[in-house]
Amino acid sequence: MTHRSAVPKLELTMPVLDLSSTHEQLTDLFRSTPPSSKTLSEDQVDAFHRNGYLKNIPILNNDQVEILRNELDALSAPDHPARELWYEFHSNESSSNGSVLFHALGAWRISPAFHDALWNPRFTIPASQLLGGNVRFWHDQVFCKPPRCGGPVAWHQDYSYWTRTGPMNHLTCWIALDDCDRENGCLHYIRGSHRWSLLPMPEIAGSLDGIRPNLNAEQQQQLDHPEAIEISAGEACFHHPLTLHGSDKNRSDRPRRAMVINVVLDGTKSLSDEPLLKGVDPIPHGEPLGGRFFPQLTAGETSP
Ligand SMILES: O=C(O)CCC(=O)C(=O)O
Repeated sequence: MTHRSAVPKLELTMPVLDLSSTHEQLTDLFRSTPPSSKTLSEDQVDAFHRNGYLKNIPILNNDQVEILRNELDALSAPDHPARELWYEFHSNESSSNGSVLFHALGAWRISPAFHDALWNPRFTIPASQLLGGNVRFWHDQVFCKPPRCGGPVAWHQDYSYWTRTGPMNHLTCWIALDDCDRENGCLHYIRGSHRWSLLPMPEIAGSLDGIRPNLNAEQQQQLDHPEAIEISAGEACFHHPLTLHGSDKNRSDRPRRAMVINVVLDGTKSLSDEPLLKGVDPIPHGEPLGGRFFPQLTAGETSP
């Protein structure tokens, strides 16, 4: 009988790459067919300022959607090797019984496709038109509602979560990774609500209607007449930071996945001495957002 000494187990660990140190596209995914320098018409820009949102803007082609969906699948695994790079990761943030809402911030640091999507000219050019200047990255998000049990996102104004930055020159781009309709929990907007004052911050994945007691009678009436944003995979909507929006459960047999890019007009400042996002070096109160985690996404003069 031969005697074998115990063989030490070899643990193979790949270094985790943090893509936030690269402020340009890493792949050719979004380089083809660059659009002209202005992609929105004057009428579209006017409609955004009048209504507080703009819908059905083509941003991604089918191949780009497919690649983002595949990367999202891999990223959403709770044991993904780069999980510590997420600013926030909730495999189920929903507080509704039996519902599931996957919500996470920071995919751009982990996935080349989510990273490069920030520099997609089909996003940056309209964003710059709507903000009226150079676009600076704030953070990204993914919101996924699985078939049949996807949970709601409560009515809210984005800026109620962002008062640690200002002045309020923020813009959200919500990009559909699936065809979205009322059945699978599409986004809804309240037209003109960007002219309301700032409301309290509700629990984002709580009851859809949680904000209602904070609204006056007229606002409550408007809440009963939202616009459902039915949208195809690859299309986006843009909204103002005070536009009230939310989405209901996914009652369909289809998933409802979305990526969100949140940006600010260059020159927007930190209003806190605390880190603006988990694990990020603080930007002193009064200093403009910038540096490794808040890159400028459009070329041009940086405002002072
Ligand atoms: O995806 C959703 O249903 C909600 C998204 C959202 O609230 C946001 O982009 O601010």
